[in-house]
Amino acid sequence: MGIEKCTFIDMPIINDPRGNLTFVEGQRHIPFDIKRVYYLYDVPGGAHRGGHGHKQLHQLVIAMSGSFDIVLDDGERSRRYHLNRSYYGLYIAPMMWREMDNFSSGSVCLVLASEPYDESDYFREYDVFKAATVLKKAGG
Ligand code: T46
Repeated sequence: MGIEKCTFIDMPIINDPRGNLTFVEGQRHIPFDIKRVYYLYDVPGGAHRGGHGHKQLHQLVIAMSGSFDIVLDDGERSRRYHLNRSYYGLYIAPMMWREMDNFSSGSVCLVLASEPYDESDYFREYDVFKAATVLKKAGG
């Protein structure tokens, strides 16, 4: 799975003078069923989050409020994405190392995930992640 699998996904917007509404359905707007929702908030200025990879997890990351950056790395290439709207999200495929920074004051990061929390799905060391991507590429 290369970094090109990770793309911005636009969600529907129901415009309404009372306020706009956006919705997301698993397997319709995003390529997985949603089994977990979590969010980051009260992130102090200058904080970094992430710094790990996931073996099987698919995610959609949305800036519900404010803005932040995500740097994805597939073991060979890396790319920085800026999120600043609640009507699109960044789809993150499995086997991507991610770092998050540049959080604006009051930002809220919502994550829709394909699996419940499972620490054994994490790569916490970049070297281990990198070795796994090489193995996967070789068909291991
Ligand atoms: C990612 C970014 C965007 C739980 O107990 N349950 C959960 O569902 C999650 C996500 C975390 N935790 C615990 C595990 C750790 O002790 O909360 C602590 C911090 O978790 P983590 O290191 O995963 O936090 P972040 O903010 O660095 O990363 C999280 C996601 O794990 C990750 O997949 O992409 O948000």
